[in-house]
Amino acid sequence: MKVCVIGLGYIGLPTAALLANRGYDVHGVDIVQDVVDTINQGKIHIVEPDLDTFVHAAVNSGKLKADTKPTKADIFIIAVPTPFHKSGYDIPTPNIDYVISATKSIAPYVKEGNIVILESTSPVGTTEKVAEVLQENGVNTDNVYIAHCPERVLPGKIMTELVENDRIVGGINKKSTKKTAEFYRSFVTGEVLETDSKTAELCKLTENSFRDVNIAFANELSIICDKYGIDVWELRELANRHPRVNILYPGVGVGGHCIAVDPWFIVSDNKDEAKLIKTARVVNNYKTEWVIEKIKNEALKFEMENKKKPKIACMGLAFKPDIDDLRESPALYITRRLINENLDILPVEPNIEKFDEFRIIDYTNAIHNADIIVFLVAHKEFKNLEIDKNKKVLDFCGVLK
Ligand code: SAJ
Repeated sequence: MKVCVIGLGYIGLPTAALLANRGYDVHGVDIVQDVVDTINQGKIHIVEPDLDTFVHAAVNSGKLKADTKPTKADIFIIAVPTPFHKSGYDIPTPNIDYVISATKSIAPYVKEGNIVILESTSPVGTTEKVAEVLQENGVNTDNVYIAHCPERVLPGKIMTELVENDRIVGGINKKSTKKTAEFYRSFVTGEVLETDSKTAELCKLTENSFRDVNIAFANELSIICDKYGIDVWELRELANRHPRVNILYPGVGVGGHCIAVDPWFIVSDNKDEAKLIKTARVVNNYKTEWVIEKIKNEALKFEMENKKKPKIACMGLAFKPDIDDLRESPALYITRRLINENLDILPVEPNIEKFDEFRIIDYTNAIHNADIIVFLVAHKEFKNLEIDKNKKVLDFCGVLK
């Protein structure tokens, strides 16, 4: 069986490499020539544990080839980004342009009996739109199986979660659901659950919105606790000892390309109904601003007391612990903002060696030289650090607890 995967990013490339290692003939497509060249050399352009081994083996065996153009296949998987339009309005709206152009690009190759799968996280109705675009581009879709199977993998654990997670498959009709589910059952050890395309689309958006709302609850609590002088980490632990309470971790805001984006796909289409989901986005974004204000106030206090500007160590730049991914990272945003305000910042990120924008400082040096130490990301390196008692420490991610 031949599979054509459109989009060789964080989801498409691991999926292509996994399928190739499972014996499928995989034709991977990306519009960026550099990405195609890198993969054809058996190398990778993104950081993800074990992905290099999978890609190397897949390319060496001849089962994975990358190209800038699609080709004939039995199964087409669309795994392209679905960002939102940064329109400057109150509510960002989803941008499915990449899905539409990927669909147009495969249309000349899609034939009767083929399966077309949309894996990109998408607003409700997108899978039906894919079918429409195929029809508009000359495909008779009567006997083409079209379905949504949202990706659900956690960056940092993609290669295991691709296989082990349960999957939701929703077709535009029953035969599409059945046929697509059969394909996933050939390489997924988790359960493959069948539904319709709209439910599958909203299910993915719901999962990430659920997490966003729960993180917002934790973030709001952390601000309330700060006002009372209560330790939010102790409070969280005590409250979580109730059998039906499970509060997530407060932090410096929500980063990455998923949880901070997907809730808007629900809100933009349900402006009057999605009040809580929208508020969660606002609360999580506000938490980042609140952190910046806290740091600036502490710097001002230091300057007034010591008649000199403090050196401030910003501990962690990645969007979450123990990864090197800076995409939509609130920690990086905070560090940039502080640098732009002419504060004396020592940026630390143990998972990154070099960064174009500024020099990254080794964490032991930073702790030694800083007057104020700000923990932004709970990287494992920061746990159990010995810190001089005279230094001011702001721990926004609970890494010292
Ligand atoms: N965060 C907190 N407190 C927490 C948990 C997370 O502040 O208690 C922050 C993190 O620091 C990070 C952000 O939230 O900035 C998102 O991190 P994450 O680990 O919750 O999720 P992602 O974005 O890496 O991956 C999510 C996953 N979705 C869910 O867990 C419901 C993943 O399964 C999805 O496949 C992925 O989004 C996606 O691609 O949609």
